[in-house]
Amino acid sequence: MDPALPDSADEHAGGSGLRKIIHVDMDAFYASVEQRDDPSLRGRPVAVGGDGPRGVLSTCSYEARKFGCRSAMPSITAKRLCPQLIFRPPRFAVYTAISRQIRAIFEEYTPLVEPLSLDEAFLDVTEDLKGIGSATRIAELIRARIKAETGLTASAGVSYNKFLAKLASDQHKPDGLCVIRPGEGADFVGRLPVRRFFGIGPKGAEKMAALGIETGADLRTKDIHFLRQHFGSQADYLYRAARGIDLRRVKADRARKSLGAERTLDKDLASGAALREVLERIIAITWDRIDKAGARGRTITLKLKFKDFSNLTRARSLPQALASRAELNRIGHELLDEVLPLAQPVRLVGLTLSAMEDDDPAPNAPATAFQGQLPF
Ligand code: TTP
Ligand code: MG
Repeated sequence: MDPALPDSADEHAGGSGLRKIIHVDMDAFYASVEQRDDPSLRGRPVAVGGDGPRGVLSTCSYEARKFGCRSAMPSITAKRLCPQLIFRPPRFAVYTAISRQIRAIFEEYTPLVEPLSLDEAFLDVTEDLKGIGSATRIAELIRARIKAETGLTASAGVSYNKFLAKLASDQHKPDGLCVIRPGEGADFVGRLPVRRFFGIGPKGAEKMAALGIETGADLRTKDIHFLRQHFGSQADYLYRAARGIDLRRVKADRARKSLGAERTLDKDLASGAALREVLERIIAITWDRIDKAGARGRTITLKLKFKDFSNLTRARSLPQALASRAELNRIGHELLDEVLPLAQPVRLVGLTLSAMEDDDPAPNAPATAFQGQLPF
């Protein structure tokens, strides 16, 4: 192992500290949605994009790919390759709605979901929250749920890091599953052409070919100094990639905008004393949630809904994140005092914390012990 690259000294191909990562990617996403919603398109070469002289394919069905059609290809070229290609304009609202559906499915299995685009995401399933038994089984369940709920197919890759999981999801597309187990990553990568690596475009692949690097195995023969000399800032990434190593963690998309609690009262209340009592309970619940989530926000908002269903809010912003229950208690009561006395009785009281700091409380430390954890 090269001493110049200390954090890759942890050989990820075995031993302890492995995570279980799934990469899910919908098959020919936009085109599959068009085929789903118009049965006359099924089994036929379909492109999504404009068919005018300046049109470009967003994507195309697997039937069209047999002719060589691809995403980002000029429509003119695609038509030349496949004269019977059927063009459809994109329907982004439909794609976005399906994206939300699949995201909801992912989140049933783990809170650690990192969406990359409308149709793909990384999931960290190291903790087997539903007691399913293996990461592969979770991936199969997710694929089946997507099929049942959207009528569309997804492919999935299962492995012990993001780099490998993404390569794996591409391996048996469409409607495929591929698992790269601990110990298999370096060999898997070794057999791949380097152009399949994320971040290596046609130009990069050409440059590598000129240096005699066609496959991951070729890349692995080059030391870090050689890679730095020829690929600059990409060198560390390439060095690790060639060994199936990737230390990046799954970054959950949990940028929660606000957090709090509200309660509809059993009977409408108007007196300051009665409302203070209700507020005490809501402060307790809100602080409990803030504390459990480790949330750090600067704005506290009190919300009252009146008998006639009109709302009133009062907010206070702090120079720094709210730090204690005592502070929440004080500010909550000050906000209530500001609106007393009330013109009409209250039916709901709520308190929220917002203006969250965008911090990342859960670094992707390797799992403490591999044994006893979810198998692949
Ligand atoms: P991809 O997942 O890259 O492609 P895909 O789902 O169409 O096909 P597959 O994954 O089976 O290889 O992209 C998802 C969607 O994003 C795709 O359906 C259309 C859109 N897209 C573009 O608009 N332009 C592009 O250049 C690419 C690559 C995708
Ligand atoms: Mg896709």
